[in-house]
Amino acid sequence: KLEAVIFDLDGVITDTAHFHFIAWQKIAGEIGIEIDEQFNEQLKGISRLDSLHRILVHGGKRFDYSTEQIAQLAEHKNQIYVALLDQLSPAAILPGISNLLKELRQQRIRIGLASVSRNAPQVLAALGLTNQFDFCADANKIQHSKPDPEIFLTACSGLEIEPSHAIGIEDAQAGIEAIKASGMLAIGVGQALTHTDWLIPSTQYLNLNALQALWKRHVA
Ligand code: G16
Ligand code: MG
Repeated sequence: KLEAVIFDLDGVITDTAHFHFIAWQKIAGEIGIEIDEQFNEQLKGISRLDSLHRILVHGGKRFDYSTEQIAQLAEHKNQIYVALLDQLSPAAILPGISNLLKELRQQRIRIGLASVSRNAPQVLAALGLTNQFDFCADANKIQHSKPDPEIFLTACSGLEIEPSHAIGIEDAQAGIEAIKASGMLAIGVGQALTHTDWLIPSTQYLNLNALQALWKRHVA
């Protein structure tokens, strides 16, 4: 029986990826590294410091900065990102999500969040969704970024369910790998994702009937 659905935040509940991109582009530009939207795909679902590391490698500046300078760059990026979050409101919830949350609540299927963003509580608050989640995995307590399953496993134990009784929803390849490694069914939102159990181009196709049908195809 389907007992829980665990959501990624950025790219599934709302599209903050563009805000992350604007902030990283500014930081990268200041140290002479150019990044575009295509490169930004690699940063989806990746932690702040891992993202900065990838940007430095991309720019050939892997060894140019001290640990302290790296921490400062990451902090500066976060200030820019947090300022952009002022633009978020419930209108930024992606299509189908509010309805699915309501249906899950009605059927007493537990709802979890598995975001590696340290700003996740603030994003949920801006969207007016704080009280919709039974458990949010705390990104500050996670040792390993996606594709490691740690964040999804933490969400499962917080919800007190087995991963084999849950569906995860992700927009990033690293996130899909994390869901599959945790033993859950994976729904991918996007175009070029692999290893999903169901791939949809938009969150608008998410609803409880569709999730139950997926569950029957793969589990029952
Ligand atoms: C999100 C984004 C990533 C971002 C990460 C950390 O992950 O997809 O691009 O680097 O959070 O965010 P912060 O700097 O706010 O801690 P997710 O797991 O919600 O897709
Ligand atoms: Mg995401």
